[in-house]
Amino acid sequence: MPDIPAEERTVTYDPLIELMARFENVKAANTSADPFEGLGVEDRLKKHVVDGIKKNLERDLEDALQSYEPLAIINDILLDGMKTVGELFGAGKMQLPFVLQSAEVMKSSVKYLEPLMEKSGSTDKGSILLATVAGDVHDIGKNLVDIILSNNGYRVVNIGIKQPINNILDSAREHQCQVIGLSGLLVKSTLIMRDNLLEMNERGLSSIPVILGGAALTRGYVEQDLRSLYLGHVFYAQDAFEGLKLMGDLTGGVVEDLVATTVAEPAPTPSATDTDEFPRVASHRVGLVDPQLYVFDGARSDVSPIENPPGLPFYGAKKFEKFDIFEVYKYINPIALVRGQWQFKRPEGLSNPEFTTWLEQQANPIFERMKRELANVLKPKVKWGYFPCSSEGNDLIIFRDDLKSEWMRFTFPRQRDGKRQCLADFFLPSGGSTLDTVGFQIVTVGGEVSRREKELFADGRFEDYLYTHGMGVETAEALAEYWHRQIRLEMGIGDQEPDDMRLLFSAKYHGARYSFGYPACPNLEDQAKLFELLQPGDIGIELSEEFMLVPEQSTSAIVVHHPDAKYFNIR
Ligand code: B1M
Repeated sequence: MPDIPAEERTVTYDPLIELMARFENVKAANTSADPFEGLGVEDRLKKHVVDGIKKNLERDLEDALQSYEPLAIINDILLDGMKTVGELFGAGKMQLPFVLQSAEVMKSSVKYLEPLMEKSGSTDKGSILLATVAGDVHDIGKNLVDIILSNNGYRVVNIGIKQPINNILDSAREHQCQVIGLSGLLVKSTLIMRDNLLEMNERGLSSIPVILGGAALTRGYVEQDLRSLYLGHVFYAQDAFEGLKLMGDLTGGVVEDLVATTVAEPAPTPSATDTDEFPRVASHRVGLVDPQLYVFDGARSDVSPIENPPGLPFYGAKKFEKFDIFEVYKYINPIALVRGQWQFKRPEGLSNPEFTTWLEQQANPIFERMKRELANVLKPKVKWGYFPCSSEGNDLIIFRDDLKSEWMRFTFPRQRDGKRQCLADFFLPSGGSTLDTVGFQIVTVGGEVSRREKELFADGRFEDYLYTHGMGVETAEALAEYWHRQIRLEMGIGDQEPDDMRLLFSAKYHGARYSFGYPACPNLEDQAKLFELLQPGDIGIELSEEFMLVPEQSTSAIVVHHPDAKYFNIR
């Protein structure tokens, strides 16, 4: 430093410049170091994949093409990178969104190299037909499996959702797939999967190994029940990476006899496409919940209905569409979004508080970006209403506006033992002088978000696909939470509103809402009755033949005002 008099130094000293100078050094140190510097082309490509970096990818692929055939670049270098990604994920050292970044790099690389490959060159390590089973609309789980498998060198034929067994088998045969992968989230889908396996037995196609996945399945159900009835091999995959491992075992000859026959060479039976020639498998469907649980044998729970229940805020249904989306966002449960949907997990060695800080740094910027990007994509709409009602045994009876004529009744299951809870018990019994009040709600964030998801998936923008799907799902949930609160206020039961959102997310308020399809009211068919009451066609919600709500990101509920109403299971 030049010799400057003290007074001048005071004048010229500028703390901002000083601070910037300090950070300049830091910045220089961080950005000038090229992480690819000094690496050979193989390691550079591997680094692109493992770190999910697309910048200069084409330059490095061009470099590699000087020494390698395109097929060798894919099989020997890039897939090696994906293997590392799988190992890091398996060891809990890499988060799902970053795995998807790697898959994006892989997909871009293959897209770049493919036109340069000889037609005969095949990158397949094996092939799988993927489908979500008949009646089930859930796409995301199967699509994650698709991303992971296809970017690890497998040929994936993904034929989409709601696929009947005929389509599955025809497509598997047409595309000569070695393995069939079925996905499904509904309880009913587990039974459809069972029927599909029985059908494959009947058709003499049990030489095809089958992988099953989806939330309603359990390992025990697949590996004991289903395995005992399928004549071939059936496996359970808890997540996409278990699916990847199974594909490796199956096609790598670990279970050699499984790959000997492909769907192209079925066992000698009549043509698999001509379904009429096949005896249909007798339906083994049983009620999802034991029918006995619906029979009222006189033994109620000890819940006493409220003697002076809230009156009807109005009779019938209304709609509301003028939402400030940023108000709705406030009701998003961050845990469900970040840990449930985006699947960020606690990195090894981090304590819980450290993980919270880590999440804030990692996930908050994404959350803020997604909120902005989807502000005009998510279109919240709600229909809700109130109806006079009374209970009879396990039934809830809804009355017309004359307050006398029965309109419809819901029948709910009752716990076999323990508290013997049943939803009907929360309402005043028939025959008294007063009718009770029940609320219903149905909410949607519209279909635009699903269209956006499809585009992102098709464009290979897998990370944003995951983020967008998660936002759609959790905004639908948030809207349900938000509107349930409005209903509590409207019914005059807002006396236990929590200040803290975390308490709201654990339903620490007066009353509860139950969605059809969940344990206390498991009949998805009851959605049809809710539709009759609320008529949500005017907010764009329809009911599919399988009692699914369209658009997908929609959810419905029966709203119970009783202070003892909490979630319960039926066994
Ligand atoms: Co709802 N929902 N939901 N829901 N929802 C389920 C599916 C449910 C199981 C919850 C429960 O009861 N515990 C239940 C169905 C039960 C039944 O069948 N009776 C249910 C219900 C009832 C409903 C409604 C009917 C409620 C209502 O409104 N009355 C309603 C229906 C909506 C409609 O009709 N459109 C509804 C609504 C909603 C939301 C909109 C709020 C939201 C989004 C739904 C959606 O995505 N379309 C939602 C959510 C978020 C869930 C849960 C909580 C989570 C689903 C999810 O996003 N998982 C779900 C309960 C649960 O799964 N625990 C539930 C994340 C996704 C990445 O995982 O698809 O399982 P997943 O895939 C994983 C693995 O399973 C595996 O790998 C994937 C990646 O790791 N995997 C495979 C999957 N397939 C595989 C195939 C393989 C290998 C691995 O090889 C072939």
